[in-house]
Amino acid sequence: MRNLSRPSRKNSHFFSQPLEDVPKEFKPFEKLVYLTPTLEIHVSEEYINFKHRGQYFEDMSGGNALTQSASSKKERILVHCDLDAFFAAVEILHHDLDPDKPLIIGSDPQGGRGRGIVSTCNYAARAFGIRSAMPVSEAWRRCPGHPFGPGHYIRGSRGLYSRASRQVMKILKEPAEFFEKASIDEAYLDVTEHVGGDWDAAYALCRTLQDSIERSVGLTASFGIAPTRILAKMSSEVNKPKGIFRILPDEIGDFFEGRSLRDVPGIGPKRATQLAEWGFVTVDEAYVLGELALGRMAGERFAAWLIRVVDGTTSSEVSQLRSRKSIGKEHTFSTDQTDHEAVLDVLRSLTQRVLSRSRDMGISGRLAEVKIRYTDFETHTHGRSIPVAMDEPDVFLRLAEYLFATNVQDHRGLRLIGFRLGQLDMPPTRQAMLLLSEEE
Ligand code: DCP
Ligand code: MG
Repeated sequence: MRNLSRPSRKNSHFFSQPLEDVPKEFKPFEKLVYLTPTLEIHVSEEYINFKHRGQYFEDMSGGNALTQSASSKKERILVHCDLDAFFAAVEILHHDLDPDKPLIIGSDPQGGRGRGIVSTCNYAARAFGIRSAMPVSEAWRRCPGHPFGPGHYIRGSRGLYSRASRQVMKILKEPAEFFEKASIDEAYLDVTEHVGGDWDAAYALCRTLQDSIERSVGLTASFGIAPTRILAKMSSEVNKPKGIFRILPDEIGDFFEGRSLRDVPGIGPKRATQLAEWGFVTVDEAYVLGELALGRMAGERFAAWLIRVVDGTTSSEVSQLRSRKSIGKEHTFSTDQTDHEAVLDVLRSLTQRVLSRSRDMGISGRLAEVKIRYTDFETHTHGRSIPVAMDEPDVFLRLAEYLFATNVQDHRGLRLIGFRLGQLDMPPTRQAMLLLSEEE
């Protein structure tokens, strides 16, 4: 790993004001480990933040103060919606393809020699055993494309998916007191008040939403209804495609009876294999061990979490902040840039745009991050945090300028510059504003 210590020369000419003007409390650096979105780990002298992947891991650690205060609300009715074979369904709609013919979205199969992976496929292709994230060569082996077999392989077009996603999210947002787009094709809704605490009404609402998405967007969706996030997510899988499944608070135990540990989001293949080696394959088998015995085998934190999942006491908080760890914008130069002053101008404009977006969403942040990618694709992320969350553009402009100036390596061409606002925070009273703001 490269040493990311600061270059000795200070590019102080980049500053409109001297750094000394930055209030004192912004100066202490925080030592953390930073994991970039591309999963390269950079350890730098002054900064650093660890970004967890996967919300259920976060649940295991108890979450932050905001999570705790919101999840202490009494019994909620949550809905998780997940679109069926999303990318494939959008392509079928757009190109008017036959839904009964296997369609595979992913990298070029190159007649079976392609080295990429399958992004997703329709249910006709799943009948051949093709799955998301499978090597495309393996998919070809199971279901070859023209002229050797019925498989239709396409690369897919992102723009189409975002547009369809936006249309769906608009429909889902309508009845939700709290709404959270969790990925391009899934969302959590807290509908407790909307249905007056009535689980039957929640079921009827999901049917209405399902019909409305199919009628106006042409896509099918599956719904899960349950008292916690993780249970709602698991429920939406149960009757896929175009299914609805509900777990009432007193049915959670039955739901886990005989259910594989591997089906629980947050339990990966490694953990499942470890537990299987001890003879535990289903959730109920692990649960009856109790926290102490299970903890001795699999770790206390994991045991406590799994018990809470089955007891239905994990998070029921629905908030855009949970899915959104940061707000960022990047710019890739069409030709590599050696003029660092010009790059800094772009960085300033990106920072302004990020901050105006965060203000629109009623979100503030504690962490400023600048991403620099050099001509040879070497990528560094430099960050600095402030003691309290703010949404003041000037503060972050100063930090962005400082981070760029002190870290950019002289005489190297740049191909990308980015700014990101992290360690987000949102006063609970501002949550309502989020419902009004459009997601990206
Ligand atoms: N996706 C991807 N790469 C992956 C997994 C998913 O590009 N490894 C994309 C393609 C999917 C979309 O994200 O269409 C949603 O992911 P899902 O896991 O919800 O998968 P699908 O919607 O395709 O299928 P399902 O009907 O099982 O939800
Ligand atoms: Mg899906």
